[in-house]
Amino acid sequence: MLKNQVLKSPGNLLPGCFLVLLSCFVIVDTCADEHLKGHVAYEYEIVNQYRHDPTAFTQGLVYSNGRLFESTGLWGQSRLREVELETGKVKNEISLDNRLFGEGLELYDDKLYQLTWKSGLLFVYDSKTFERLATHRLSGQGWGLTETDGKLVKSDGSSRLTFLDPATMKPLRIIEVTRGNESIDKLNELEMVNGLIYANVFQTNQVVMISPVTGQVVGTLDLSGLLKAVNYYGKAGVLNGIAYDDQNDRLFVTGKHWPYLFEIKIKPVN
Ligand SMILES: [Ca+2]
Repeated sequence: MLKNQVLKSPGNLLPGCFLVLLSCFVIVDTCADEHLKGHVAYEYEIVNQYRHDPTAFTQGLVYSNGRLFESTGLWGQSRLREVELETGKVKNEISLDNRLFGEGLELYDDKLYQLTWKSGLLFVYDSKTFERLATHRLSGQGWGLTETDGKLVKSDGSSRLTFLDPATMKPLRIIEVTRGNESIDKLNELEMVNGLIYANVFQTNQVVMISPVTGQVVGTLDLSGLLKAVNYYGKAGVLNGIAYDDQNDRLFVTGKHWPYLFEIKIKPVN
């Protein structure tokens, strides 16, 4: 309709080549809209803000049954922690070997699963004692980790998510994550929220909401301005921590070296 209107009305006054160019833009735009049908843009409001250790280079965040766990990165500073939500106080902590860089974290069946970045190692711990129960070798890089339907889901910095058997760590299937026709690269920290995989896109303030069946992005949450909203203008890294309290429907987010962890509510943009 818009395309026809553009072609009909000012057509006599425009040079032919400009007309062709203009109609191409309109067609591309129409196609993009068509492919993004069903996609919803979300915005947030801050419900609560809690202290977060600003020395923590957050790589993975998990909340379950009143317990908050965090995996941190950097060489020589990588940790596995249990943190008190309300105060940010570290309740339990172990350090990784200096040659390992901590990455994504998930709690499944009372065990914590922690990825490492480039070493191809995944560690399994008792969630209460942090005793290491198993070490698995994985192919590719380790970035984010979550769980759905008894399968672990791993990101590796690409646009792919790999579903793994938690007992053997064998890959079961891989999905390609797309929004419309566009592959979404650099998928990082993951979290399962109400049947969708939330993934933070590295070095952006975007969280994409992915169908675990098709890999299609059905929603995008823009988390820009979280720290500014609480008048924090100090040094902080990128957004990189998502945890969901499914019992109380609370969504928590933080970032690398952020001084705060936020509980947010999200809603579609009007
Ligand atoms: Ca998470």
